Amino acid sequence: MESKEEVLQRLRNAIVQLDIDGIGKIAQEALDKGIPAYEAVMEGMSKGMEIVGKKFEEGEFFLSDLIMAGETMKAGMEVLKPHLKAGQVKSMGRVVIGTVKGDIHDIGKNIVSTLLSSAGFEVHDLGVDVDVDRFVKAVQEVKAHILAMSALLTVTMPYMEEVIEAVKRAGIRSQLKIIVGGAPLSEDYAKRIGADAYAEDAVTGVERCKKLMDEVKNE
Ligand code: B1M
Repeated sequence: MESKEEVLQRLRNAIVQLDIDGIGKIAQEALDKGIPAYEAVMEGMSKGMEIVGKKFEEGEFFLSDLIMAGETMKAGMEVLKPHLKAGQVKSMGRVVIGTVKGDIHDIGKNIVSTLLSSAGFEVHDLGVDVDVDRFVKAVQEVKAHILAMSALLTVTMPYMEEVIEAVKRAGIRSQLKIIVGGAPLSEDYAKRIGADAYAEDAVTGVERCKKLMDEVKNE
């Protein structure tokens, strides 16, 4: 019988081989085998994405391959996403989330968004390429407790600081917690731009948001 590791390896391969038609079936097989959806995402598909990124850097893959890899991951997520949700009812807090201006990477941000919803947060997802005005307006409109920003490019991560400055200018910084994440970021960078928290992955992101809500309640 096929081992758990072998199924995860097939998920990785499906991403690298851009198998958009086959990945859904493999994702379902992972679930049937009792592999938790989050593990299938992180240890299976996301690891495949890392390989895709390396192949792109080395010139073996082109932009069209990156696009296909993104679509393949989304096809796998269609099957896994419902199983990431725990369906809690109580609202843990309101979060506005988005990928910053100039950046259209949304796979990681969508995972964070899904896990936050399943942990009971009320999530307002603004999508990708979100500018300062949309972030500030949304935070004010929904009276968000947390602003969550994602960036995958070294050229777009400085935009997070612009958003934080705009939040200060709007006079709402003290009422708001800010968390940032995305592959090129670090704890140190988050501190430097004045964010309250950084998370390297989606699960840590949810933990940090829960901690930020504790701080909100104690203030
Ligand atoms: Co792009 N791309 N891409 N790309 N792409 C990267 C990021 C890159 C590292 C590839 C490489 O060269 N090795 C490189 C960036 C280099 C850099 O700046 N350092 C790159 C480049 C250069 C580009 C273009 C400029 C290419 C070009 O046009 N020449 C272009 C830019 C477009 C733009 O945004 N303006 C581009 C385009 C694309 C596609 C559109 C084709 C596609 C995205 C599809 C989509 O998102 N819908 C794409 C893809 C697929 C990738 C790679 C291969 C995979 C990204 C991904 O989805 N990973 C990527 C290589 C890599 O990352 N190794 C690459 C899986 C995902 C689950 O992980 O997004 O890291 P990740 O999210 C994680 C954590 O980071 C964290 O949690 C998530 C889950 O654990 N996290 C948070 C993320 N946000 C968070 C927020 C939080 C907390 C945690 O709190 C708020």
